[in-house]
Amino acid sequence: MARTFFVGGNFKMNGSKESISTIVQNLNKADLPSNVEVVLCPPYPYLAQVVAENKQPTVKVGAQNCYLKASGAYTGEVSPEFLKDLGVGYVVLGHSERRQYFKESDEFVADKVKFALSEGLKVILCIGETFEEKKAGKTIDVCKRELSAVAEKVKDWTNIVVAYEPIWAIGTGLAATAADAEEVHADIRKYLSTVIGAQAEEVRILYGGSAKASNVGGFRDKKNVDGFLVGGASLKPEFADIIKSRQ
Ligand code: G2H
Repeated sequence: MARTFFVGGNFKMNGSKESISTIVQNLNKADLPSNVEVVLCPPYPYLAQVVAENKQPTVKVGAQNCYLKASGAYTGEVSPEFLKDLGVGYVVLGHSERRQYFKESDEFVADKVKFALSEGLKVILCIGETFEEKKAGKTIDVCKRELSAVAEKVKDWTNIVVAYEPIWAIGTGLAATAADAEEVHADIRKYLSTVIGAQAEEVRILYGGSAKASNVGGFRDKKNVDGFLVGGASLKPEFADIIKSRQ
């Protein structure tokens, strides 16, 4: 079964009512391909706005995080139920910025993935190594460690999209080469097949880390690169070109 190409836009902690409206209006006007799934992930306060303003049937909305409880005394946290209530279908979990700055462990990420799925959200699960780990030849070991924490708690990966985001490539302008990314993605799929069997063939594996209009074309013939998770470039008009890059 062919995997549907996927492009996520992770706005991170950027934007305003006006700038986010401009991004959505630009996409509304664009001639987007019908065979690409797009997910916009604005900051929490703008989720409802994006849901309301989006007119593209292939564009969905995702949050950048959520908590592992449905409700209760967890000041400042956001429940998957709130997201669903707003019409948000996806959530990014395990982004390296959350692992690094907010000390989210593999186990905590895995618990959040499990809970978000159980509440009916789809998950974009981010994994990836630091520059030191890459230099030490530990890329796939790190990816396996992060994936296995989830695989221990989640058996059905139908609603998980994996985003391989080498930390050294994030926001640096220095993306992994398409050949290097393909090698890691193939290793990730091979590893997934050992834990979830044949379903590994259906899991989309995105590349993230300084993906932009000028470099995504180079990934076109990479059979294990099923799309992109885009940060900085998702805030710019070129995001539409990234969505169209497989046409
Ligand atoms: C990696 C990516 C989006 P950027 O974090 O998740 O960001 O494209 O800015 O490197």
